[in-house]
Amino acid sequence: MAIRLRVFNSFQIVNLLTHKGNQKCPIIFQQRWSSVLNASPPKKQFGRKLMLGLAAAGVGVGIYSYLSKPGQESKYRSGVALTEITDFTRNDNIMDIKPSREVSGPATGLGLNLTLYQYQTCPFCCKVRSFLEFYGVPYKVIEVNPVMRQQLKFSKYKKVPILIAQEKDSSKKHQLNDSSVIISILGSMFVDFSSGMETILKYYVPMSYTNEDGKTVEEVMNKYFLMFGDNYKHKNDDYLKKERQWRKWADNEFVHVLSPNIYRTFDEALQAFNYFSEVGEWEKNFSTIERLIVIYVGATAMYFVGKRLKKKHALKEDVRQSLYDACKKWMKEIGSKKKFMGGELPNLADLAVYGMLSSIEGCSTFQDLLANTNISPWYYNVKEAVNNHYGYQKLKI
Ligand SMILES: N[C@@H](CCC(=O)N[C@@H](CS)C(=O)NCC(=O)O)C(=O)O
Repeated sequence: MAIRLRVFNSFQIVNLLTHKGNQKCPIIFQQRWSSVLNASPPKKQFGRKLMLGLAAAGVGVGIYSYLSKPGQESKYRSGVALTEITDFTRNDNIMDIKPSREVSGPATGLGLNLTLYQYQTCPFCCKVRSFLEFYGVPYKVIEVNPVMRQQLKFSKYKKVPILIAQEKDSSKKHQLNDSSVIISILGSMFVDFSSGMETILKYYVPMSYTNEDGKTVEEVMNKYFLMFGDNYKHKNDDYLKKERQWRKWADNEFVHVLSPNIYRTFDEALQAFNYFSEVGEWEKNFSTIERLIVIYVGATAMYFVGKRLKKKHALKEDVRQSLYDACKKWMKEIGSKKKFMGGELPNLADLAVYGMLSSIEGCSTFQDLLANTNISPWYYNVKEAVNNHYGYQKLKI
């Protein structure tokens, strides 16, 4: 009997190798934080064995991923965008999980209670965080353990990001799946506050279809469209069309050049893991031997996974050229006259590309990219707009 292992994606392997049970979760890219998940912590010895086991599994999985054919994932892992309306009061599986951290913002007047289930390093999660922070919307973060994924027990959809949203004066919690679905639903609310979330959700219905691999997948077909209600202006048609096109480009093309680049050579993979170790405070969280195993095994596994992804997404021989090309294409679209694609302020396409790129900000690839393309001024302008919640002024609360 053939035994099939699950194919982990690159961000999962990084998370997998760096997650120490339910205890302190060293984060991988930018931020420092301590995970304080409510679930009872595993015993120390078990945690150690688990780490070493995972490290070994990482190589196995990496090699398996390299050798296996793409497109073998199950229904809920194949790019499905599924919007469920979940009434938590009737969901017996939901666990009372203490957030890993809380992010504040000026848009408290929205009265939205948001909880983001995420991996800190996932580019789709970085994209949602950039969107929320640009608008200054406060939210809580629950870091998902990529191995056990016990935090997602309540959900049929097993990818991150998932956003649980609750409106003021409502006992109902809505589960929004898929980064672009999340952004379009909240984005629609921000242009027309008269419709509540429940009304807007009715426009984002998942549809089942058979994709080119013959698999049944579910997707919200209009996930790049905002619902403008009475605020729709026909003169915006071309602008909105472009914004949608580039949001789609970020999800379907841009994201695929990132991993093969940060793991392009073994040295680069090692640099990336050393950087993760530094920002994730692995020295505090792991013994020296564990930390070294995670760094070296992780870098090796990801080096091979990167090669597989290069082939899968038909990147250039030197994947760096594909990254430069993608960024040049994006900068060409913005042109020399505009600060952002959105004009004076970033739009959803700016936030999507920025958010994804921010996931590799500490890697040597990112410095190389700044040195070899003209993306730097745009990138840091968006960063300033996100960190200072410039979108808040657009919300007429
Ligand atoms: N289309 C989804 C993609 C999300 C996605 O692929 N997330 C990855 C992490 S980077 C994940 O959760 N994978 C888990 C799995 O496949 O089991 C989105 O935009 O949110």
